[in-house]
Amino acid sequence: MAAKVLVLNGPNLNMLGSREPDVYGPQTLADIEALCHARGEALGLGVDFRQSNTEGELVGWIQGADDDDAAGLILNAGAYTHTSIAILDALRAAPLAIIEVHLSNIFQREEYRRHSYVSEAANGVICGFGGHGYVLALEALAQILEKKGGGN
Ligand code: CA2
Repeated sequence: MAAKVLVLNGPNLNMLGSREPDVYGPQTLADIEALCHARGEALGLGVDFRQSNTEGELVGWIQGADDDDAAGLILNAGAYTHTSIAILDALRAAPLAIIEVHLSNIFQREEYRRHSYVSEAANGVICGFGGHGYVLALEALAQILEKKGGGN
């Protein structure tokens, strides 16, 4: 059975493609989801792709990832990256390989975007590559899960 990867997206990422293409790229979230399904299939990973504007819903999905049989998590927590100890606590308790993704290079931006609570719980961080960052994250997870022996 293919290992399953949960791809979670935080607030406002549903608006991708409509504004700020210079910062976040031209792709919509649906475009990125399609990329993830295609690359996931090639890597033998099942992809469950979700977005929420609500912190509690993201926490609930992270808590439920194990019961959902996910072996890995790709997380773009949007602005909650820089504010949410609740998401960090949920990530710390999750028995998952975790890759943090950002479309933009958060280290080239405002000071308040340069700190991430998510990073502390992540195996690795990918930022600044637009939607392609999600593909890179899937490739990284595939390698981590292969080393672990396939995950769940
Ligand atoms: O670069 C990223 O992926 C971010 O996680 C995106 C978040 C931002 O708060 C983080 O600092 C970095 C925001 C996503 C908002 O996306 C929009 C897209 C189009 C129009 C408005 C917002």
